[in-house]
Amino acid sequence: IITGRRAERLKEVKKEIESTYSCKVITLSFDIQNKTATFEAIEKLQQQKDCIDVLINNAGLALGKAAFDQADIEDWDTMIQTNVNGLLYISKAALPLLKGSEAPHIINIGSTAGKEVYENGNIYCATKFAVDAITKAMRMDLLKHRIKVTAVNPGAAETEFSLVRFKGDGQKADESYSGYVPLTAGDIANTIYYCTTLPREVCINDLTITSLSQANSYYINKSK
Ligand code: 8X3
Repeated sequence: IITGRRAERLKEVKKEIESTYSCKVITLSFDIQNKTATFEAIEKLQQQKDCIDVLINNAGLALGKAAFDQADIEDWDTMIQTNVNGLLYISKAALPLLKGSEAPHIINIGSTAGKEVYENGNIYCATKFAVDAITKAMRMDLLKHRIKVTAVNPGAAETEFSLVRFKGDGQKADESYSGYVPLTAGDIANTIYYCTTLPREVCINDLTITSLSQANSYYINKSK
C-alpha cells in the first residue's frame, strides 16, 4: 500500500513495483495534513484489507533553514502539520487495521535532527524531537497490543529533501550533499527492511543512521 499526495506519481510507482515483483499494489492519494482525508483514505482501505502488518510513517519535510527570528511562520505550520499531526492522524486511523495483524509494527521515520538541534534547524528539529517522543510513548502505550514500534533516524540522505527545503533552489540543494558521500534512499529502505524482518520477539527501538562522513546532526566532514 503506497500513499502520497501525487496520484500520478503513485501510479508510476505502482506500475514499477507490480512489473518487478509479483504483488498487487494499492495506491491511496491524500494529504496527510488533512485529518478528514486521512481517516477517509483508511476507511476506503478497510473495504479491501482487514489488516496492516507494517505502517511506515515516512511523510515529512523540512521547509527553510533560517534563524528563529528570520524563519517563515507558514513554514513552521506546514512542518508541524505534516511531521507531527500527519503522523498522529495516520497512526490513529491505521490502529484498527494494525490490531488485525498477527505481527503489527509501526516504523516512525525520525531524524538525526530529532537527536540534536542544529543552527537554523529550529522547528524542523522540534518536529523530529516530537517524533522521538511520540515513538517512545507509542511503544509504551501499544505494548499491551504487542505492536512493535521502531524509530529509524536518518542523517543526510540524498533525496528530494533538500530541494523541498530550499523551495526548488537546485544549487542550494546540491550544496547540502557536496563534498562528502551522503546516505541514499536505498540505504534507508534497506534499514527499514532489516527492522521488519527480525524475529517476532525482537524490536529495534531506536536506530540512528548516518553516512561515514557524518557524526551527528551538525557535524559533517566535508574535507574528503
Ligand atoms: C535529516 C536531514 O537536514 O536534518 O532529517 O540533516 S537533516
